[in-house]
Amino acid sequence: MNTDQRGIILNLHEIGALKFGTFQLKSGETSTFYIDLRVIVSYPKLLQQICSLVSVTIQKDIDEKIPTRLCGVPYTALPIATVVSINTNLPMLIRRKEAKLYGTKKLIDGEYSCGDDVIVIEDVISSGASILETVEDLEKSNLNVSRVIVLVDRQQGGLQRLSNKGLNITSIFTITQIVDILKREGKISEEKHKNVLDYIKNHQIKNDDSDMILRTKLAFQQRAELGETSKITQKILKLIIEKKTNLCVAADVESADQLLKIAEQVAPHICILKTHIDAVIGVTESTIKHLQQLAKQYNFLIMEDRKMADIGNTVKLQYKKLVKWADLVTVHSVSGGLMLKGILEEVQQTDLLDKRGVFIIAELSCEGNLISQQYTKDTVKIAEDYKDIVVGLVCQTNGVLPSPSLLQLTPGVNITSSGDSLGQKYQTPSDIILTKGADIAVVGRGIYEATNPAETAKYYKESLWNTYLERVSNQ
Ligand code: 5BU
Repeated sequence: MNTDQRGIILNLHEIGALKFGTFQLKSGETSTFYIDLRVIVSYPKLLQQICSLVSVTIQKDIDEKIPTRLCGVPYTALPIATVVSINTNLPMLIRRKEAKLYGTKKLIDGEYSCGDDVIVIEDVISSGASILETVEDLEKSNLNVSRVIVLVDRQQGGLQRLSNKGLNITSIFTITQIVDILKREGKISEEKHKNVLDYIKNHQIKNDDSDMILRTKLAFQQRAELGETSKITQKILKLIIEKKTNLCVAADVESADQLLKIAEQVAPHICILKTHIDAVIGVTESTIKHLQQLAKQYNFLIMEDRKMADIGNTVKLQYKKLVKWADLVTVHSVSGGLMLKGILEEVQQTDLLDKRGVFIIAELSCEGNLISQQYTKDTVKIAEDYKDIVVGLVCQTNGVLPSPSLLQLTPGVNITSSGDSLGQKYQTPSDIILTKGADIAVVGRGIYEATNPAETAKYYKESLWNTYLERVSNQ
């Protein structure tokens, strides 16, 4: 490492872009170091020095006329890519984080031609997921990623993973080089240096793509045993296995009496009872207590399908007042992940972590809904980031949810109807489990409007369970 590089590391430490101590990451995990290169935009000289390093690194490619474009991964790397573009005279492209829903629907802004070679620039790599998203969007736009340059590698296996996927990827600094220099220069203690190295060692990401393929192939038992499956998700999986049911009944009846009656009728056959308690007339505290007693007696969980969607603070307040009694709740992802942090805080404050969970709506079953593919994709990312509290997604398409440690819950099941006059679309149990990849299926009117709800629930339970067994034994 030359003196310029050493100087950059010391400067980054000086301006607080490299921090050591205890940090809560957005995933909920605690890290012993934190790299935040966003601040460098306020230090033009340092920004210029960093960009010169990147420019030098890609000079050979430029001399050989390989790349014709540069693209920064949004957002932190954008100013870096901009300065490198000016330094090297390589034209820049910008990848939109959200594809425009109107107008041209372009993923990539800037001018380019089909087959152009692009160098991608990123500030920090941990799992490599953000880089992959950018690479995918560039490839969808018929561009070729010739090289990826990362400023700092957190050395958790992300760089290796992308390299295994065939990407030509290198980093300018590794976190080990950084802490070695900072320790040598007396900027961090031996202990902090050791903590960083220990952290890297113990937080390696899996280096294969097993997560991407296994969810529908793995048995519930195997999924419950995965290290990354949260306690609350394990609890649901265990219950499903014990009762041999992946049926969730939507008890959308009008009165509290009807609700308790249907709950009693279906109780032996369900893993989850789903309520819209705000739509039921006459619900009191005693109705809720009665439901909770049934849940305990018959071993099922209660999910209040409230579809919360406000800013974090409001959701936290609403959750506390209206929903906390239920084991599970549904939320929309429209206001972003911090809303989940609100729920998580509320749950942690009352020692209910491991007993409360959230399903996020990633897709809707009704005709004409406004959810786009990008919205669904971003929702999956939020679910992955908040695995402590998120147990899964409510979605309609197989492949949306790769992770075997999360559950796919899918509504819109009915064997006697194909839909209703208000846009609902129905599938059969076999479609839902095999084609749509559901782990848990939601049946509402198909059961509570049947002449014999208990018998009908038993029928759906067996049909869904047998299809699930077929799914996992066919692999
Ligand atoms: P149904 O009677 O089987 O149509 O009831 C389906 C239930 O699932 C009902 O409570 C809806 O609010 C819920 N639902 C849905 O139907 N479609 C969706 O995409 C989502 C929830 Br999200």
